[in-house]
Amino acid sequence: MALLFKSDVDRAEQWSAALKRYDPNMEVRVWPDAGSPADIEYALVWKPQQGLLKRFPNLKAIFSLGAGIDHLVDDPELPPNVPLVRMVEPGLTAGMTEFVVMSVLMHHRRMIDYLAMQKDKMWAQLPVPLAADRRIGVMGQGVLGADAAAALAGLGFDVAGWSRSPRPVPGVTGFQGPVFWEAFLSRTDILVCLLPVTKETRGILNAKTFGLMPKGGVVINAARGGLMVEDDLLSALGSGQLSGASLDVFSYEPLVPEHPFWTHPRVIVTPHCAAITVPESGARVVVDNIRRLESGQPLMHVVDIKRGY
Ligand code: NDP
Ligand code: OXD
Repeated sequence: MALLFKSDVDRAEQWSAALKRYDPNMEVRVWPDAGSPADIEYALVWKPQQGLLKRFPNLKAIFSLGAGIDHLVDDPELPPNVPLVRMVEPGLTAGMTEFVVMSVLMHHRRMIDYLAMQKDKMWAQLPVPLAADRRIGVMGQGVLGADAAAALAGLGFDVAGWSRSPRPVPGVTGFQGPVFWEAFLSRTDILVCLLPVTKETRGILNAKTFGLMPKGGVVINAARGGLMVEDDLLSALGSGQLSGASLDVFSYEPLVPEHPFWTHPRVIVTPHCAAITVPESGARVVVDNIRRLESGQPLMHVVDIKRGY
């Protein structure tokens, strides 16, 4: 059995070593050294070029190296009958929760203001509400959204989550579907987006959404750039409807040097690093899942391609 590894980030050695630690018999072939296409039964990939995966006639499953699978379903030649599995692993989840907690605290504790004041050597204490009086809204209550929401609730914030179906998270008020969208936004001071980008969610962070939030709100997008209408965010920041944003993902990556986000005084930019799959814990999940399939059990974390996540 051979597994094809393909990533645009050079972590092939770490991944091969981690996969072999859990399955010493696994043969890992790193693209472009795939050998005979007929040997490849599994693919573990991040942003493979369009049409690559259809070259392997005996593929049994495609594993995404990330939680998101938009980089795969955008391929019109993706083999239609091969299960697509997204990455769910504890290292990735912990990384995202750290990022979200850090970002919320940066805005809650007014760090953008303090960093600007430091430049001017200005000494002043700014008022900050109690966490219990700061309302956080987390869009997406899946693996990542639920964990981040629970951690924020643990810090004492007033947290709500928004999802399609009921996803009870202790300490978090649940809102479901379009019917409760406005109610969710109207009680949200800091909006955290952890939705997948799909036909339904593309562009959901737009002028109308920002306008439904209380004035002076904050947006944190750690999911996908395609969820946000970037010009609408700039306008909302310009008008004061929003007072800040933390952006880890962009409609075009890497963010071009002339993009206004880089120098905007109310925007914190990070280079799509909110959460990165950890080879050690990720490899274990992939090997366990292959063992499940080989022993006739159903695969875990299979994507519903029609639904888009
Ligand atoms: P999950 O599939 O576990 O969760 C997705 C959540 O979004 C679910 O709660 C789902 O609702 C909800 N959702 C989907 N569509 C809608 C909709 N139309 N209306 C309301 N809710 C909706 O995904 P993960 O939590 O694992 O990951 C989320 C995203 O985070 C990934 O798709 C990826 O794009 C991004 N990501 C970004 C990273 C980064 O470094 N910046 C790193 C890792 C992931 P329901 O529960 O009802 O199904
Ligand atoms: C992911 C990502 O989807 O890193 O895991 O963006």
